[in-house]
Amino acid sequence: PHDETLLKVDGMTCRSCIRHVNDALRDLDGVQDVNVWFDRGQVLVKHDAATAKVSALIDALRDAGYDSAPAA
Ligand code: 9UX
Repeated sequence: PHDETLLKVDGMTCRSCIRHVNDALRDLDGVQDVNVWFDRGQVLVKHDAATAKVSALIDALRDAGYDSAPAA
């Protein structure tokens, strides 16, 4: 399955964060694509939610130093 999850990411305060957030997510099993929207403080992840659960995305971002939550 191809799921899309939009996360609100706190603390992306400089443009290098774009790469850090990308790096944190893109190599996880089950993640197919990562798009960081810096100006909106959001990241759109295409993933197989059975393999890469939303909670695993959030955990990976926390490990990289960013708090995140599903965007409304
Ligand atoms: Mo810039 Mo982002 O120094 O964690 S890379 S704030």
